Amino acid sequence: MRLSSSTLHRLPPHVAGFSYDRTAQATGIVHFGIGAFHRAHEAWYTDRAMDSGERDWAIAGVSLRSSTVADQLNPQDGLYTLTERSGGESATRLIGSVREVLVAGRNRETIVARIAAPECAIVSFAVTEKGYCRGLGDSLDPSLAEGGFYPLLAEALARRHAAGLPGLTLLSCDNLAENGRQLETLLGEYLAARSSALAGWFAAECTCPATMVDRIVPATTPADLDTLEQRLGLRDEGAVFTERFSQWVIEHRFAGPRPAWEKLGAELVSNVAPYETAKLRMLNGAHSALAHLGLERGHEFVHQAIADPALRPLIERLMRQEAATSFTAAPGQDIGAYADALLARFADPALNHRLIQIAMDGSQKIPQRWLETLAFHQAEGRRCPAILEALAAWLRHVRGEVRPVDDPMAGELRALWQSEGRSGIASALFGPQGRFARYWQADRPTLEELTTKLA
Ligand code: CS2
Repeated sequence: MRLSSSTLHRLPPHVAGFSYDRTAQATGIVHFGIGAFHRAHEAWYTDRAMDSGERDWAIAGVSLRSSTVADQLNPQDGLYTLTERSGGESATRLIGSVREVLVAGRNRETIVARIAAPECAIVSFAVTEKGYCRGLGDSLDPSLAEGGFYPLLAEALARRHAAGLPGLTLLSCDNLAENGRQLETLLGEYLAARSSALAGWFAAECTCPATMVDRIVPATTPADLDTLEQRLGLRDEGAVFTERFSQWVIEHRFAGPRPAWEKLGAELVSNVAPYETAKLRMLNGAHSALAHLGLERGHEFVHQAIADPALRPLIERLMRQEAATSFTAAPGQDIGAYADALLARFADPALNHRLIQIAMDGSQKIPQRWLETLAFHQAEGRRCPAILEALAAWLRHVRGEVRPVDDPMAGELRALWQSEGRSGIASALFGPQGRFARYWQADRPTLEELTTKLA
């Protein structure tokens, strides 16, 4: 039997749940990219915010491509469970904040209408790095943008503008450097190409706060769903499994109303940058290094790779000596303790976080995770041996000869490997004319060192 509004009274008492009236809540948030991460993060904060008395923050989730999540959640009236795992313990909570899941290909008008409705105040995004449709130089790639969230959002904003409704807060929850500013620039470019009046209204009435989002959410497996069904007595096709830890730091720059997420642990600050940079370069930077080096050494999960004595010192070096020293911490931000906590999170075997999940889309991840750190140190005349090891492993991976490469640039990278070969690939990507030279231009000794590592 499936979890839904009509079966939820059958849930066992150990499953915690909300007490607000779901049906009475207006849709205050439209969210693009309703994958497991959103369901374990913003939707979880919002559910608990409504449980603590906040009202009218139901979420309409949007999937841009696949109907998988719609098919999981809509038959369950948007209900799903979140299970926190830590050590041998697990605790499950029923989440009620998601009202519906809409699919861009078949619910276009409804999506636009939800965003254009007076009760909508926030549009949020967890569309992954590639979902922003950036081309070379981080500006919008117009050919990609048409298949992304841009046309839907532009139409909805035009309706709000025409109707004299207030602007919106557009909240990027993706692992990009300065995610708010990037969203603001990219959407600004998209709107300006259509209507300068709309672009002007957007700039004046909407805000795009920066955020640092953090929660490790391994992809749910069929075995996870089966075990959960045994525990719940109900089938939950939309279940998410995550760690106990969660962090959300948000720039305090909202255009209108918002849920009091800070009651549930979110931090509202005036400058997100030091938190975001620490997270991207230390957590995500180490994650990508573990993924590429760990897969090469035959590991499947993060906890196995971090326990490998040949990798652990390298990862610690990457975090503590290379990433942690590449930015100025905020007052009171304890970077050493942060690194300790990250290592403990990685080591938790309860999570079963697959390295291959992290290895995906490397071309979109390495600039903010590794290359900015390399650029910083190179400018000071310092080298980053740990990041270089990781970069070499990524280069070997994108050659495409060992395992499939899941990356929007996979074809281009493979073709470059074929035309440039081992001796030319590093400089084709990181040399003066390279695809990534905008983030980091390797000096000659570094290019040579990288090339040697590809043997
Ligand atoms: C990971 C992140 O898949 C990846 O690239 O590094 O999803 C990571 O688990 C989250 O950013 C943690 O907050």
